[in-house]
Amino acid sequence: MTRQFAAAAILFALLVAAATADAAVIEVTISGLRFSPAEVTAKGGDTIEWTNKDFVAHTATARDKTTFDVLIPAHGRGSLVVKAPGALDYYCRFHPMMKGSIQTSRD
Ligand SMILES: [Cu+2]
Repeated sequence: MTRQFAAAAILFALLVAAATADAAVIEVTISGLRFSPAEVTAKGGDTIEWTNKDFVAHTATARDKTTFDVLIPAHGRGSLVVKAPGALDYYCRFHPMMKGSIQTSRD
């Protein structure tokens, strides 16, 4: 390995680490037809990951029905990368009384 190549490889590894260190994964558990926590705070680029502990499927569907619609299978997971700042209210299409929200800050 040449010295230049080694330096480039180390720099690349550092850049990848910096890019991924910023973004967080925010866990939401679904159990007993409830999102927990129902309200989460995220930054742009963060991932919301829902883990479904129920024996029925759920969705995380944006209240506006267009921004996102994530299917979360029974005993499965679903995820979403949040982008624009703002408040996103969501619910479950199968159980509309299930409600949650994602507050996304600018950075
Ligand atoms: Cu549901």
